[in-house]
Amino acid sequence: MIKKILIANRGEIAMRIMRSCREMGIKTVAVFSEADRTSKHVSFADEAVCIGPAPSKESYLIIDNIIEACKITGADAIHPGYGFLSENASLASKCQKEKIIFIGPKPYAMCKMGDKITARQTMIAAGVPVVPGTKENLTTKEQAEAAAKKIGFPIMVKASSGGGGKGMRLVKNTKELWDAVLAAKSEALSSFGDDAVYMEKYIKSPHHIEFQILADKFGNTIHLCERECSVQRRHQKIIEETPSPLMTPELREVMGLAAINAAKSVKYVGAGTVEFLVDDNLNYYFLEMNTRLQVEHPITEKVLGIDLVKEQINIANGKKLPFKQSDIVQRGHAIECRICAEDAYNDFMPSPGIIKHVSEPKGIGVRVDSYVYDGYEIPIYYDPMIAKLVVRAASRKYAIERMKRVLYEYRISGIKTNIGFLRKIMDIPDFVKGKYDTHFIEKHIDTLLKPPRATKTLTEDMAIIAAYFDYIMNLEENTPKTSAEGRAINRWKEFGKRKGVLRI
Ligand code: MV4
Repeated sequence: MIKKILIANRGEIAMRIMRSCREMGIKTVAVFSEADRTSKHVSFADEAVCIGPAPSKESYLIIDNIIEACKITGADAIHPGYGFLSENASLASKCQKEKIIFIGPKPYAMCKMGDKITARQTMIAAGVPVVPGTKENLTTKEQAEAAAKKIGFPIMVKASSGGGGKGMRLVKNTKELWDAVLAAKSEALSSFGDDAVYMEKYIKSPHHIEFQILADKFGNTIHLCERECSVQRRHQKIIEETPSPLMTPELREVMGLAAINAAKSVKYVGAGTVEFLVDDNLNYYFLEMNTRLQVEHPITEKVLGIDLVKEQINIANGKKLPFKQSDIVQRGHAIECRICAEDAYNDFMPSPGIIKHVSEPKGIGVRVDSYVYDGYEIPIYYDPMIAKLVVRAASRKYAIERMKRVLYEYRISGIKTNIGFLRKIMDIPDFVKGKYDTHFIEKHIDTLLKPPRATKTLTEDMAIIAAYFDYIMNLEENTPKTSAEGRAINRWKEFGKRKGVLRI
């Protein structure tokens, strides 16, 4: 039985994993880079080990340092979280050699799914629908042109080692084809050290829908329903929800079975996610499988009442799944917004710096997975996501209302965040109606980026006074957030009307 887990990650996900460990009576080990000494995941753990300098390539991505940290602390298992080494088959192999339990699938499944050409071949053999396209690496112009002619333009050229949009090219005709293949190859080689590319028919306005999978070591594999992840910007998810607005019980059943077959075809063990593209006619196609816990896993937890990290640990301990497919019933609707330290009005540039004050929303149906605190300096080296804001309510309509409430309740000062941007999304009629696909953000970007009010040029004195008033108003006691009727109110107007003592 696992007694001590080293979490090979940082930030909110490290803390998320430690919380489940603590409930299970398992000791936790944090690892941290020199830039993360003051990160909350470090003080939150039972023990912590520094594993190198600030850049991830010199710390969080060094397998030997992670293994060494296990040996120093006597950790018997590693949970990799998401990102970093989470889908690295070499870490999983190294763990096997060192008799450390890797909380995730076997290296075999990671390798099969990590290579997209192999994954496509495996899915075709398993009868899982894939996007019409090629089964092999493209090597000659003639081969590429013949394949494209058969598939029909427009087509997508994708890197076999890719994912997340890197090394991907949209091609409209034969004239552009070979240059696109060469460009994709060169990008793939420099990004992944592998220039294999394949071709798929272009799906015009797809939905990104993924299925959560759990599989134990006894061959029991179930799906935990879908997550709709079509609200993305440059392949970064912004909002996820479950159930998907376009899902039907019938489609869920067939896609869920396809996801289970995808997992079984690589002897998958643990928690995983099967991604699909779904077109307007509800045709679905396997895209890729993520062999890790995902950022957006809490929405699944919220509607099912299941702790996915606990299930991962139990599976790693050789326990049988405690539920069968028919036990999996979603209750209500959950939405997640990713809270990022970024400036939407400056091309979404990361906005690192010191958090002056943070006040997180609370109350019924709310979950905030976060790791920041007053005075914390967000490092420039890592992902700008500082929290995940998750709500659950009885219906989609109520979940949106709740998300609007918590987005107005959230206070972060000192840095720029995307909270204002997220609030605006909640008011876009297409979002409210659930009528959106992967082009949603680009379609509405002008509305979303319209400045909230006319920008005036500030003198330095004006800026100092404004900052001072902003500070006073952000103190909890001086900040009326809603009117008696529950409407959001103009704080400046309220402030001006106010008589009596202000607490400073
Ligand atoms: C596609 C596609 C249309 N047709 N493949 C983008 C990331 C990578 N994981 C797969 N992606 C896409 N593949 C075919 N054959 C459109 C996308 C795509 C996309 C997919 C999911 C979520 C957001 C997206 C945004 C743009 C393009």
